Amino acid sequence: MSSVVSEEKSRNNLVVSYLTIGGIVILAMMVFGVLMLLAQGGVLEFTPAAFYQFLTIHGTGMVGAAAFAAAGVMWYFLSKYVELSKKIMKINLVLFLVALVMVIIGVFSFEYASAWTFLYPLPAISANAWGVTGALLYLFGMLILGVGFLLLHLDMGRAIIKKYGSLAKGLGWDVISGKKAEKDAPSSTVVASTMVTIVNVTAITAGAIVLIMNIINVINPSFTFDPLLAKNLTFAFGHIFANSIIYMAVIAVYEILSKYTNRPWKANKPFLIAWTMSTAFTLVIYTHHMLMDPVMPKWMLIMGQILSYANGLPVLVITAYGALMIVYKSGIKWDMGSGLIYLSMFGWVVGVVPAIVDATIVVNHVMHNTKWVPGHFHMYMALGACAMIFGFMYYLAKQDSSIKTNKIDKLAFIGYTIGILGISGSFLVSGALSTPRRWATHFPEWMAPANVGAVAGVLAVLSLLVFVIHFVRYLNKRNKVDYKQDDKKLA
Ligand code: HEM
Ligand SMILES: [Cu+2]
Repeated sequence: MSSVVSEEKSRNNLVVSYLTIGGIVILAMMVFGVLMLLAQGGVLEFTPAAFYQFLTIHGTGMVGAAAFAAAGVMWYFLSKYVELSKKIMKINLVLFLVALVMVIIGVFSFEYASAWTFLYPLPAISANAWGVTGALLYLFGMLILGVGFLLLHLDMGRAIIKKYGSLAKGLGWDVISGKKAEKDAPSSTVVASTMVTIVNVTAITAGAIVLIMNIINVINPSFTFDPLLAKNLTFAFGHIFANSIIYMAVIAVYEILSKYTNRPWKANKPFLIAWTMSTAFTLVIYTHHMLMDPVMPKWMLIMGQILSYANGLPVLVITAYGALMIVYKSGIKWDMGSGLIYLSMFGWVVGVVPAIVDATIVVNHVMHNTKWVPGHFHMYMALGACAMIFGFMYYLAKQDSSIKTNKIDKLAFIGYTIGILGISGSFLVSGALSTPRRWATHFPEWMAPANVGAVAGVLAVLSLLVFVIHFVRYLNKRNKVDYKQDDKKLA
């Protein structure tokens, strides 16, 4: 018996490391976000080069760290259904840290600043803003990060296939087609993990190809390749990988709400169909990043536009509806964990609205290079995906130790909500004023929203600091006290 317990403890140790690292990196990256806003608002003075380094580290670090933490959430729950390799989870952790260090050195010591999209041929042609070393550190760093995630997803795919027969069955296609009864459907966690495995293996493969081509081009500039192909591969990678964060983190919504309410989150037919639709859409709609490239085949752009409306919607609707139903008359006790999880549903729903507006070609022509875009994705990344991750952190702490939350945690909950709404709102206002995104300097008439955003940003940073401190306090506690089996305290 005790070996079962220690096995579980060592699995949880890994998950805890993922969330600690993820939480701290997200916190640090937020500080760079505030610095950027203060620079754009004219309060602080940085050279434009420094601004673009901050932009690069912020975008890369946020997407990387949020994906990393979300992978921890997914792994924690998925390993209750299938047998995952601890070794691969450890390898991904080490590769992530190596990648992080390489990217940090590339950006800050060698001034690499292509933004996280590293759009070809920018890594090689920087007008001497950075050199070969910086570009190689960054590109290899990203490649290493990708390899880690690829291994993790392949292991998940392997485990799902072993248990359920195929990835199609992991998505519940045999239930959709009526071959299997609804009651035997795979759990919501397995369905979501299967989806993420499919889309992220595709994304990382595309990313690896374009990273390697960029690396060769940086080393030997006479090797060139088609920029349009490069852009397609880059956004197939970037769009899908960034999107997958919320599909990993949403597992926390399913599992935690079902635990708190003592009701199962059933993967019924509509649920399975929604996830299959989002799997397909997520794979093809990166083409909304190509709406400004008229040389793209028209049908692809039209498809990108139409399906972008539909992209996240099936899963979002089915999840939001499910979240309302499971809580309805359940007598749920609200605490930090369930509160953040509920907040995340709000952030996701609200964040998708401006995204849908932007996915319209007519609007996109006007808005796509404005701060409207960070406006919508900060809402569903910070208030949606990240709130799921932080909710999970509170949940895990409560499950796994005797730690209590206090008033400061509650204040931080409110602070985080207001902070992120403020940041996103100020971005949206900037966008409506036609402020371009990714510009180090702003005209005076663009500055006020940036400064409002910076104040809101400070609030968000302080609030997240409280969340992280709570988690670290829990770490201390759990290391001192004997490990307790979970499942005790929530009911
Ligand atoms: C305190 C919280 C945050 C602040 C103050 C902040 C601030 C900023 C700013 C000023 C920009 C550049 C906007 C421009 O184009 O002019 C930016 C971009 C970005 N942020 Fe944040 N951010 C915060 C949180 C987050 C979070 C939680 C995530 C994701 C998990 C995130 C992901 C990104 C990404 C992907 C970009 C795009 C980078 C690029 O254009 O290359 N941010 N953020
Ligand atoms: Cu996209």
